[in-house]
Amino acid sequence: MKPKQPRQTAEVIALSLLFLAITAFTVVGFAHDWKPPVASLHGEGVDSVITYLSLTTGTILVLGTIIMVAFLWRYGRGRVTTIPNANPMSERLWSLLPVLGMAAVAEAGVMFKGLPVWKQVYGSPPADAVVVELNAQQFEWIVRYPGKDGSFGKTDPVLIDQTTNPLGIDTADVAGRDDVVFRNALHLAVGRTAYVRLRARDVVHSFSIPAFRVKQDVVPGIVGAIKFIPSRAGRYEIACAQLCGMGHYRMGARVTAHPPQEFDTWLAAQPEWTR
Ligand SMILES: [Cu+2]
Repeated sequence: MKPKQPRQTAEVIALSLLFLAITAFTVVGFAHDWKPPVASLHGEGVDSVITYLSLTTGTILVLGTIIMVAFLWRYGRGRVTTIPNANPMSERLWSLLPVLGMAAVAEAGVMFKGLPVWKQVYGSPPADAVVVELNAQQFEWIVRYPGKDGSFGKTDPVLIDQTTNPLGIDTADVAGRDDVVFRNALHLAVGRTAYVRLRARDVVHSFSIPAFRVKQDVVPGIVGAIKFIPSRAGRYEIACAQLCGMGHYRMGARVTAHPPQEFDTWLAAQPEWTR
């Protein structure tokens, strides 16, 4: 065994350096704020969940790495091949404890930090909500407002015509005649709940507004919904956050958060889709 020692020492040092480098890289990478400034009311809650998880799992990562490196150093040089007085019970205990610890950290995060945010984002909208429908398809977002009557008209895939009727709205249904339809631009009001109905025509997409901390899969055959309250006026990026095909990269759009009165004026000025 003796002649092998220098090589094994080099291996232990190399492995230790690798673990430490990965840890340092991860910690430094998460230390700077990579998120755009929050522009929605529930966004602070999402950020606090991210901070909580980064700090707790980051601490576990650093401690775990230090312990692993110490064990490599102590037992990895061929000096100790069997541990004297090994105790299977204590081995089991030391395997179980970290699992329980990790589960407690994660569950506490979900229960105390995540659930209050979840309640803000899912559920039925208040009466004054801005209701809008987003239809995802390769590779664009088709936006529909319900018009003056406040209700969406029926749609039928058979009626779809990409230039004149991209949603296949059925003109036989009176509710659909005043719907407002356009592409790749969403308009909302600051301080009013936005209730976004989500539909997909072809594959799974994901509706994402990083500044609002909103991300929701859009699944064909299911009408999903998400709600949030814009808190700062401005224009923000909408992206598809699910790889949905060759043109996924260009499935972007813009959302404008208007001051409330400006939003009402804007919406009133939009033509009905049939005109
Ligand atoms: Cu997509």
